[in-house]
Amino acid sequence: MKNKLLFLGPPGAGKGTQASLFCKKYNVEHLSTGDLLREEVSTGSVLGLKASEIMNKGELVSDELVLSIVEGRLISEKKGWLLDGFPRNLIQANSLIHLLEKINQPLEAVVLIKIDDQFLIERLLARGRQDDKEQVIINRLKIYRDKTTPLINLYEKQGILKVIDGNADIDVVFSCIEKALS
Ligand code: B4P
Repeated sequence: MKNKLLFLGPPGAGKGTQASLFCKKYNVEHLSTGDLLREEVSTGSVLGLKASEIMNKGELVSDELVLSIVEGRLISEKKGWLLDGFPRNLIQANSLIHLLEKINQPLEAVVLIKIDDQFLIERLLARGRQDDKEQVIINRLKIYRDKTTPLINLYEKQGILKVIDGNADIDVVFSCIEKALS
């Protein structure tokens, strides 16, 4: 099973859900920038407070902050890893290329989870996290389209993109991911 991975997709596609299942089953380190940022917020640090304001508007937190969080974790990682929610724009994608070269651990596959807008708005409203409010979700989707979708092309050109249909039940989506990464 491949174990140097990146999961891409719009907010609500099921990245976090699928990444958790995969990492548990295959003993891979789950690096979710969303979760790591929420951890920082919960400490009440100055950085956390700043991040919280941005996240509650559905905007992207500064590249420097996200990069420093990911770099520390990847460098100390010995087993496989799965990046969930990172990179989210071309600057972060280029930084990741340099970082992976430095640690000599090439990315093996990128899983893109595709889903219809109608389902993801329903899912996120049902979850009800602090940033799961309709206007904020619409903003997160816009940012995904503007800033994150250019990465799809990048990974397609590298020949490592696996496209998965996320419009199905969680276990069905998971089986498709396992098949694509085996
Ligand atoms: P994230 O935490 O990454 O959140 P997300 O993209 O909204 O998706 P998430 O992974 O949580 O949801 P999932 O689809 O699994 O980002 C939050 C914020 O953090 C960003 O807006 C940004 O501000 C900041 N941030 C994070 N990374 C950053 C970066 N690199 N740079 C800058 N800023 C960054 O699941 C959603 C719901 O759907 C769940 O309730 C789940 O139970 C349900 N679900 C999943 N799969 C399902 C299925 N198949 N059927 C039915 N329901 C399903």
